[in-house]
Amino acid sequence: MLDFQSFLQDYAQKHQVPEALNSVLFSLMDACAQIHHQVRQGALAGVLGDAGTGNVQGEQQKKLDVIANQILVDSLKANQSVAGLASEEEEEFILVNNQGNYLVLFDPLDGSSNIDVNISVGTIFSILAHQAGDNVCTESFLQNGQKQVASGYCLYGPQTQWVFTFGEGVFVFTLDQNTNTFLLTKDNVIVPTQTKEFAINMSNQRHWQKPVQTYIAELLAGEEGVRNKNYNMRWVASMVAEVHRILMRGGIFMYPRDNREPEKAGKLRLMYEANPMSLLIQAAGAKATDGQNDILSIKPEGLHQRVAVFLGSSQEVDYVTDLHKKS
Ligand code: AHM
Ligand code: MG
Repeated sequence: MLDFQSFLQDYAQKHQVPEALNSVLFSLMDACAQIHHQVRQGALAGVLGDAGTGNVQGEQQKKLDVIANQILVDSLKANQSVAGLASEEEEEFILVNNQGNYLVLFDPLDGSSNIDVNISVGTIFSILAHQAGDNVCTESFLQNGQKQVASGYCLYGPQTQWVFTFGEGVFVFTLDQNTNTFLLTKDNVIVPTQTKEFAINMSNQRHWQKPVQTYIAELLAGEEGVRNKNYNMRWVASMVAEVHRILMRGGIFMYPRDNREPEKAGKLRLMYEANPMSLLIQAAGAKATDGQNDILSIKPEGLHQRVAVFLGSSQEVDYVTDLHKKS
């Protein structure tokens, strides 16, 4: 099996990937390997529970949110190719070096409400280009998702897996804990266009807007309804685990905006969650919209902007997007 370094050497030669971009991916992978060790140790390392602090979104931080964030910041700051960082856990961006070529955005530990109950969590990352020499400012990060030069995640599940794309092709590496190296275990990831599996937090049903109400009612009606097939449901409450399942066997994942706070477009963040996952999903032949538009075409307005998310098997994403357009 190819290790990450050999894979990148090979890939970079064929596709002219800049050395600087490879080095950023190495820094990210190294950070994820460190986070993996902390996650695995759990209570043995005293890293579970609340940190007693809140983040910029007003959410309670877990100790591991803070630890994972620090590991990523330290690892990326040490890389001269990195110009700046933005993290879901930091209010402002972090300037690293105006001469760097890349901006890195990340959710250090997504799904962290699961951490204390030993359910899968993950790190999500997005990489954007930066013109070396330009001053890094918030605006530098506010690029459409289509402009991402690479994105991916590390899933800390039964296996630790590193999944990424340069925009074409999705590659899956599995951490060999005996050698501490990531080995290529799957490439050519293609999401089937049709599915019988959906993921949504059903407890919010009463707050959903009309198109989502209609869509889920149709899925629940099964063979007796207009969709003419029975659907299965999954909800891990870890987007990384959810997207991984969809990349491996298809499905649709939704986190819609709802009527509780209509001015807040859902729960998930465009820059740290929706954009990187949408690049992966699109590279695997699937789709991602906010109910109206392709997520990757949205012009970001703020680092911590929220967005509604419908992603996965293209037929289902088209169907629910059409319901929004008709309403
Ligand atoms: P987080 O970044 O604070 O962990 O929140 C994002 C997570 C996603 O991984 C997941 O899809 C969603 O929140 C679950 O939300 P809910 O608790 O409403 O089910
Ligand atoms: Mg998070």
